[in-house]
Amino acid sequence: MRRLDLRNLEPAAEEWQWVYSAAVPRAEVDVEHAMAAVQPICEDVKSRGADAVLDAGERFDGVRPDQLRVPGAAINQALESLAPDIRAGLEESIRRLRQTCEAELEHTLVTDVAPGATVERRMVPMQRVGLYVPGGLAPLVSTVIMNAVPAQVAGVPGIALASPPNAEFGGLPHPTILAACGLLGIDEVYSAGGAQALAMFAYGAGECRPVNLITGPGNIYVAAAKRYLQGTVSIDAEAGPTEIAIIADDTADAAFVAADLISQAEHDPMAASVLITDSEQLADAVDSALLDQLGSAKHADRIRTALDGQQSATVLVRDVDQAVQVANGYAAEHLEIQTVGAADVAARIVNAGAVFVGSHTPVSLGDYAAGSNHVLPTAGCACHSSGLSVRAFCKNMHVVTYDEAALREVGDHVVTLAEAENLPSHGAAVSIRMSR
Ligand code: HSO
Ligand code: ZN
Repeated sequence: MRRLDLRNLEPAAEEWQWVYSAAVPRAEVDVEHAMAAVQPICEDVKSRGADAVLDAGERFDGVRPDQLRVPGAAINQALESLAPDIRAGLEESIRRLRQTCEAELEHTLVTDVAPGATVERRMVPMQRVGLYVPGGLAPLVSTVIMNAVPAQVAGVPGIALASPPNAEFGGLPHPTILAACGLLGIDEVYSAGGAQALAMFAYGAGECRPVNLITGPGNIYVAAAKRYLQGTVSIDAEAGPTEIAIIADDTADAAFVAADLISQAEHDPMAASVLITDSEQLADAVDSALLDQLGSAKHADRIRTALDGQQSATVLVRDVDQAVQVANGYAAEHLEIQTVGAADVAARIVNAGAVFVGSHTPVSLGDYAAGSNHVLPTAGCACHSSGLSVRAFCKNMHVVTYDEAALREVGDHVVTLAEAENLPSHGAAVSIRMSR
C-alpha cells in the first residue's frame, strides 16, 4: 500500500473534517454517469413492467428467467438442500441480529403537554419494502439477513426481495440466497438484479406491487438507480465499494491488521483499505504481513488491485489524537480500533458506519455474526447517514389529542399567531370552538 504522510498537516480547529476528508482519497465512482445508463432501463420497466425486467436480466445477467417471481417450491427446495453447517451459521447470525433489533425498537411515547393535552409519538412500520441482494462477485447470503431481520422486527407486513437471476441455476437467484429467504420465511422473491430490480420495486411490475422503501447494497448501477428512483420511493444510503479503516498503534498485532485490510479488499478491486498509524514500525510490519498473507489468498488478484489502488493507503499520523481526526474526516464504512485504550479512542469517533473495538473484533465478525448490521454508509456518507437498523423500516407519527379545556387554554395564542401569518381562517377554526 502506498504511504501518505500527514504528520505535518495541522488544520485549523474548524477545518479538520474537510482537510482530512480531502487528504485521504477515495476511488472515483461516477454515479452521475451511470445514471444515464439506468434511466432508460427504469423507464422501460415503468412502461412495460415484467417483460422489461426479464429482458434486462437476459441482457445483463445472461439469462432470462422463466418467470419473474421465484416459485415457492424453489425456495423450499433450496432450504432442504442447504448444508447443515451453513444453516447453523445463518441461524446464529439471525439470532444475534434479531436480539439487537428487538432491543433497538423504539416504542410509542406519550407526552402530557398540559392537562388534557397529549402528543403521542407512535412508531409505525413501513407497509411494504423491497430488499435488494446483489449477485456480483460473491453470493451475499448474509446480506439477506442484514436486510430482512430489521424489517421483520420493525413489523413490516409486506417484504419483497430481489436478487439477480443466475445462469448456473436456471435463471433463479443463487440457491443459498433462496435458502436464507426460506429460513426467514420470506416467500416473495424475484429473479431480478440491478437497475431493473429497483425499478420493479419502485413502479411495480408483474406480480410485484410498488414498495415504499428500497434497501440493500449493490454496484454502481444499483446506486445510480437508487438516485434516479428516489422521490418515487424512499431508499437507504447509496452504497459504494466497501471500505475499512484501521487506527492502530505500536501495540497492534500486524498480522491481525493485515488480515483485516485484506478481508474487505476481497470484495472488490475498488474496495478501500486504509491503515492509520503513528508507528512506522507497525506500518512496515503490516506491509510485510500483507505480502505473506496475499500469497495464500484465494482472490489475491482483486485484493492486490484494491490495496494498490489510490483509494488504499497507510496514513502516517503524529499521534492517536490526529488518528482520530483523520478517521472522523474520512468517515469510513467500517472503522477498527486496535490501540491501547481502544474503548476510549472509540468513544471519540463521530463519523463511521460502524466501529469495531479492540484486537478481537474484526470487521468480518460484523459482516456475519456480531449482532450488528453490515449494510452501512460508504463514500463518506457516514457523516450524515446511519447503517441499516429497525429505525430505517419505521416512521414516527404524532398523534395529538386535546380536550375542550386544553384547547381553551392555548387557543388565544393560536389565534394570535394565525393573524400574524395573515391566515385568519386558521384562527377561526379555533375561535369557533372557544365561542361555544
Ligand atoms: N463487508 C460487506 C458485507 C459483507 N461481507 C457481506 C461479507 N459478506 C459490506 O459491509
Ligand atoms: Zn465484507
